Amino acid sequence: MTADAGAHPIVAVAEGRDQHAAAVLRAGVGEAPDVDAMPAELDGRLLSSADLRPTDAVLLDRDDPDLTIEMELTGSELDYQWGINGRAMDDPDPFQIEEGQTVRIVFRNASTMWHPMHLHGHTFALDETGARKDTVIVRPDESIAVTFSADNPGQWMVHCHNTYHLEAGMAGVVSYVR
Ligand SMILES: [Cu+2]
Repeated sequence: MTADAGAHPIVAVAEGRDQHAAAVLRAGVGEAPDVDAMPAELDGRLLSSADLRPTDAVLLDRDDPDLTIEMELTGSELDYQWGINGRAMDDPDPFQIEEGQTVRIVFRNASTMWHPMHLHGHTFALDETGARKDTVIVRPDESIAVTFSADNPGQWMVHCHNTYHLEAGMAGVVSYVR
């Protein structure tokens, strides 16, 4: 970016709670903005993934997957042990897939916290709209199904993108076995 001369607010708004962090980018002289200054852009309508549609080039047929993997997001903020299907990241048993399969993952959040679930090595289509993403927020008590094409052989992590949940166990491995 190129900053115009002046002092500009930089604001990060927390999702799901009424808090924000702010800093000032100073490029030459100018009055510092108010500590509560909010850039006008943050007043707009929030884009949600329900608004997104895939282009034809990335449209994925998700009617008839070869394999469905259930991933229950488990754990609690009380003992701070997080996992997928009750297993932590160091569990040696991966989720097995094969090259060429169309694979559906159903994330079901059985906890009381938000989990932005991320799969490495692929983008997936949200089953609801077909929009392609590599991370999807799964709210408490919510189930979200996503589908991807197994076209990138390897050992790929699937994990919560809140690093403090990842480090406390909410991660697994999607493993190509063929
Ligand atoms: Cu999480």
